[in-house]
Amino acid sequence: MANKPVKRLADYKAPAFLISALDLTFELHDTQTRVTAVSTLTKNGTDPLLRLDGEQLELVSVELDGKAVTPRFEEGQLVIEVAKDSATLKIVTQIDPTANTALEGLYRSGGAFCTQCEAEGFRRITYFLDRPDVLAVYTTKVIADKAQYPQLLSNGNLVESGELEGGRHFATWHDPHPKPCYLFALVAGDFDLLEDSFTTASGRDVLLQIFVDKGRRVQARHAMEALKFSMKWDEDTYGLEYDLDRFMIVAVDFFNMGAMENKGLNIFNAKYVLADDDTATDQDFDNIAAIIAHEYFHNWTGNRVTCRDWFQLSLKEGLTVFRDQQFSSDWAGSSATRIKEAQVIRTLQFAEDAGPMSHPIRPLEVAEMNNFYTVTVYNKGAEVIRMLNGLLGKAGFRAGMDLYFKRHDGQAVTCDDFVDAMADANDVDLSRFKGWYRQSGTPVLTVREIWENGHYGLKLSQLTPPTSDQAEKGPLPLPFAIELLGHGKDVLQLQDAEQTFALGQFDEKPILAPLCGFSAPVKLVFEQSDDELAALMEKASDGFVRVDAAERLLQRLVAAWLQGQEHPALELWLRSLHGIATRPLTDAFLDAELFKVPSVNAMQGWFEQIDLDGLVAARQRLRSQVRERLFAVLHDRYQMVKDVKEKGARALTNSLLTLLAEPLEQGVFDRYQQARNMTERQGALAAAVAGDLANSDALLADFAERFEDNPQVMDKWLMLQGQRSGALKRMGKVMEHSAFNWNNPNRTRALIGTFIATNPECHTEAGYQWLSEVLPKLDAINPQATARMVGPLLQWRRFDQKRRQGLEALLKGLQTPHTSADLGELLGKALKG
Ligand code: B3K
Ligand code: ZN
Repeated sequence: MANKPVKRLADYKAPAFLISALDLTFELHDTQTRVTAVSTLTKNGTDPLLRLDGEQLELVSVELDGKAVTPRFEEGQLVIEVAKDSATLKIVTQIDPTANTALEGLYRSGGAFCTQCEAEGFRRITYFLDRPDVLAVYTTKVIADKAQYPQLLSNGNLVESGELEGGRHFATWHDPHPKPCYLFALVAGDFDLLEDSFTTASGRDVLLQIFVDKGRRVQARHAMEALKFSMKWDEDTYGLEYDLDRFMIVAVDFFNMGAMENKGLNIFNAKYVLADDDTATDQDFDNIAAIIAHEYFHNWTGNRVTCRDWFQLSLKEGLTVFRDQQFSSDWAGSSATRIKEAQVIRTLQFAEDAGPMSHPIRPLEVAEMNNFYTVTVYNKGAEVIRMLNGLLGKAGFRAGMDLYFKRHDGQAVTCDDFVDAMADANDVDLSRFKGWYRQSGTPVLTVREIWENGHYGLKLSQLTPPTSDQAEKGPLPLPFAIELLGHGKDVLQLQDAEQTFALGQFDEKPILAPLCGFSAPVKLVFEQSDDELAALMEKASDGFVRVDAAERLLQRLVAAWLQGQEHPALELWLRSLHGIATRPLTDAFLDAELFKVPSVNAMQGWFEQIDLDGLVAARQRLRSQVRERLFAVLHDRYQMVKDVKEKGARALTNSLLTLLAEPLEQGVFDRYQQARNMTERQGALAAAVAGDLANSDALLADFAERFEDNPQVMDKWLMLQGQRSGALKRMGKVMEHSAFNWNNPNRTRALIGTFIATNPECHTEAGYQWLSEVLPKLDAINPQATARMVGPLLQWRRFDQKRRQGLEALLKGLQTPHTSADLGELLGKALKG
């Protein structure tokens, strides 16, 4: 295996040199691109040795102050001795963008050149101090064939462009804002362009440009609206204005992540730009707005103030996810928005923390940085910021943000700097709160009620069990938001391991709605009665509490079923659903969530050991109970909402159709055929697949025929192929379909990633055998994409003995001399001990 050495936060040292300016020249050729990098260096201490990072580069020449030098290589770094305090270094390298299937550094996507440098991709372009605390002013000249690549883009403002000999042309860009190299970007291609403009609060006119594949300009309109809304939102909410003459977004089909916030030139996965009613679902529209906002917001939280080192990633990611969540609730917010955010934490993040990849939101050690773009750093990081926001209040949080920018604009800083700004602006002590940055794992919050002589109170205690990375844990300050049904709301601030709160005098014991709005990323242990849970499910005013109450009832029921027993929770759950389905409709988004049977993945989170067959059977049984007992009322509600042209109604219709797929077989078929938009069509198709209906083959075939030319839509088809029952035996055929492409991570994630993450057939002997062939092939093409999909397999110790053995053998088999550093780090952790 290609092992990377582990780096530790504790070993941070300031760089030995600073680079104030970097002049880059790219002579673009498909397989032989030449990069000339001229750096203005100064010593940052006394060490004369300049050590530059570089990977997969062909070194052509090195000159220091105009004189050729012969550098030496040490541990993969290029080492140059610099005697003087400052110097000019010129390095020429050659790279092959066409052979670059890892999609890091400079590569080709379709017919275009593009880059991805975060976290450590710039070292695949030239030898450099590839670390976020080296900030330089970039000037970039791009040279390419004019016919093939009419548009030449880089960061900042365009300063010059012109013709060259041999049908070539050039463009020179200058970015006045010093930035780390991970924010560098270059694009060359032949795109359709959607333009607009935005005038900032202080009157600066900004040109907005979105570059997309030919013929798809109109599909960028939604992204453009979202961009303008984001720019205004950040001015109104945080007083933050854009700072260059233009803001560009390029949509490419080959991309490892969602998008990238390069200064002035965001590069996006086309999936998060292109949309219209026929090809994108309501959820797609919302995701696009959220990601456009996220990347735009990085201009301040990430670019103007960046990270000192990669351990601080949550400084920009947790904060920016929190900001995009706030934006989303203003832009398209519904009661389901927060419920979905909580679901991400409770299914994916809690699982990550319970497995071999457990790490604090500020990790302590990292081998392959790309493995740490995790739900912990991003989403738990955002929950930590949300708690801070709650603690300080809106005005206090804003004051903290203002101080953070005042102190640190133009700097590379740490998470401590951020929390200190929040503390100083509000004159509060947040030293204990910083524990959230240091400690991994999920606090278990135990709630005990006190009910004596008409006095009601709560005894709260917290305990974080040890995780794979950290044995010792302590209590963390956490907000516990509650509602006493019919008596109002409150937020209890738990500071210690155990605390008692008196809540007043009542005639009858009140019903407690715990953890309103998912006020802290904790697991709740609360022996509340089944009847109270049913009451919460129907009546609590907080949407999260209602969905959570349903889950807590189902958890009791499924636990009993797994033991071969029955449980009264079944009747209560059905009765509450009946109540919800027959009352006047007030919140379709919320009902859409309540009428979903939790996924097997969500159920896995309820138990330490995973009885996969038991959970699959339990889920089927829940679905059939709902169908048998509630068909009439659910069908009435379905009839009532199915033709309403409104987003909430569409969400509810899709949930009901999924529940009733089997008895409504013809209805599913008709709904698919008569669909007026992708939300309806995809909803019907998904219902057919979920119910494993006889007509699902015909519908899938129809879908593939209708949309074969649209890769983003075909990803939906690939996902359903990965999810459906009988997926494994059809894999060969699906992979031969023109929609599938081994080199495109959207395609492989849709099919293979979905299969691993959601399909119980993955956990069969044949499933493991198939993965043992597929994963090494994928790893050789794109390590990052492969590492991002194996997460569920790393949880192998939680399965039954047979699957444990099968998974262990699979994971061990993946450890070969050819395994990438990305995958290797995960396998090493999973198999340790
Ligand atoms: N900052 C990028 C992610 C880069 C991923 C590197 N493997 C996107 C984002 O979070 O906005
Ligand atoms: Zn981000």
